[in-house]
Amino acid sequence: MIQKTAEWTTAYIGMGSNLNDPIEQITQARDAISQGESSREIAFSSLYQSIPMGPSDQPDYVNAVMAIETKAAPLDLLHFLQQIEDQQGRVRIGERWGPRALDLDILLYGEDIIETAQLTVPHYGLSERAFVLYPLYEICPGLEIPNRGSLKKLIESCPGNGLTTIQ
Ligand code: ROI
Repeated sequence: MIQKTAEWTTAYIGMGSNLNDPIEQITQARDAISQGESSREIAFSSLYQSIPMGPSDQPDYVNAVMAIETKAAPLDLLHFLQQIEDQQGRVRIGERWGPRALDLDILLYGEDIIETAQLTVPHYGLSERAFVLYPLYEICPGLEIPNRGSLKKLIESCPGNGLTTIQ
C-alpha cells in the first residue's frame, strides 16, 4: 500500500508578551513550537518593542513573527499553540486587551481563508497592527495576504507607531 504523506503547509505565527520576562517568553515559545513533531521553523523575525494596543496602563510588548512548516491541520495547530500559552502561564480571564504573558496567533495558514467560531485566518487584526505587519515583512516581504492584497501595500498604509527592533 502506498502511504500518503501529509503535506507541509507554511504558516505564520504572531507572538506577543508584556508580562513575566517577555523576551524569555517569546524565546521559550519559539523553542516549544520548533520542538513540536508536526512543525518546523523556517524563519524568525527580530524581536520588536511596541506600545500597547488597547489600555495604555500596561507595559510595552515584545512582538515577533515566526514562519513554520506544519503538518497540523489549522485547529490542531491552534490547540498546540494554546497548550504552549497555558504551559507558560497565560491566564485567560481578565480585562479585554489587558496585559498577557504570551499570545500566539495564527496569522496565516497557507493561502487558507478560515472563518469559524474558533479561528479566523488571516488573523482579523493583521491589517491594522504594525507589530504584526513589520515583523512579517521582515521575514517575507513578497507575501500576498488572502483577501487583503500585498503585504507591502498594507505596510504602506500602517504607520510604525513607535515600533523598534530590540534584537
Ligand atoms: N499590543 C501590542 N503592542 N502587542 C501585542 O502583541 C498586543 N496583543 C494584544 C493587544 C492587547 C490587543 N495589544 C497588543 O492582544
